[in-house]
Amino acid sequence: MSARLKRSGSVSSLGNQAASPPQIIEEKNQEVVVSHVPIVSSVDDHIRPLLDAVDKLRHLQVMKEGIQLPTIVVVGDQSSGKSSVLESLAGINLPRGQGICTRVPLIMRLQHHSATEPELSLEFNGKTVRTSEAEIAAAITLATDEIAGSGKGISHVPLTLVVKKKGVPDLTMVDLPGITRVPVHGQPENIYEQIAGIIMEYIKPEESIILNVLSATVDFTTCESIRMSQKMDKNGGRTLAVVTKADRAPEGLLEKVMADDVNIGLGYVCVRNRIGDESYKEARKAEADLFETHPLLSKIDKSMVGIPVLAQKTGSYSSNYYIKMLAGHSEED
Ligand SMILES: Nc1nc2c(ncn2[C@@H]2O[C@H](COP(=O)(O)OP(=O)(O)O)[C@@H](O)[C@H]2O)c(=O)[nH]1
Ligand SMILES: [Mg+2]
Repeated sequence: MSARLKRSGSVSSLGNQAASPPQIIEEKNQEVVVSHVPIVSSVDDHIRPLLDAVDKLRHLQVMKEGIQLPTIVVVGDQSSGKSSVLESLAGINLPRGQGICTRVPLIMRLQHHSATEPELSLEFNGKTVRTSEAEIAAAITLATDEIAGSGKGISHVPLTLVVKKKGVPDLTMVDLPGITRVPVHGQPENIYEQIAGIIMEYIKPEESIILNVLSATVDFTTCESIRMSQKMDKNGGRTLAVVTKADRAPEGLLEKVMADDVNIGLGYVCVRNRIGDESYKEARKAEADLFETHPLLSKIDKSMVGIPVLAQKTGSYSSNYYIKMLAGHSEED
């Protein structure tokens, strides 16, 4: 590991910052237009000046080679809520559902642009298809069928979604197929090995922040994704646990996250994602109410609950990464 990529203790300061709630600006034709999704508010507050500095450096060609932008990689068992977490963070609807739904790596590249209208496109199989926020889930499903066939098979060939939106951080987020042990009808015998191979490839780089998605409904010690991320990130220094479905299994959740039986370096954040046809705004409101009023869930420390806290933690991690990278650079030059 090169000196400039080495991580020090400062990352552990992530835990205790208060979160600012996302602001949801206007409603148009019943469709909620989210101008300030969590990852955006968090960036505005904390790392926008840094990102601007990085942008300038990039123009000066200082960062041409060897330095990757931070990447948030989401891993977890099938149906644990990976796609839901990413859509909560980025405010973009992704295909979600029971069973195998994400069948190819989805690389979501967020880029800030100054125009007010967002621009979305999908890149796969050597072509680029323009799309919109309203059509994105359907477009991803279509593209997945084209890459991996319309059955239940998976592929390591990625699908890239480029999101140019005012205020978003220059950040890459990767949604991966969920871990499954037993092939279902139409899946190859080696489905587990295929998925494990894809996951390892994406969590290996040092600049990957691993969001390990665990459903509150399961025993964390049985989660395959923990074993996998521990292989690549031994002391857990770039792994954050996201506990989904807090609404479905509130009993004992506080004890589970406090016990930390599975040694997660960057700690736990419990969330409640969008359910069914809820709008983004309704989902965040329901989440805030749940952790505020539920007799058991309200006992969990506020620094460990909610999508805004998760956005802030991942944002802080990215800014720490930038700071170290830039410091490393100036030492070398
Ligand atoms: N009640 C509840 N359901 C959730 C939550 N997060 C995800 N789900 C549901 O769990 C199912 C699987 O979610 P998905 O994001 O597709 O999981 P993935 O396979 O890990 O990508 C979907 O039906 C989601 O709506 C949550 O926090 N609460
Ligand atoms: Mg998924």
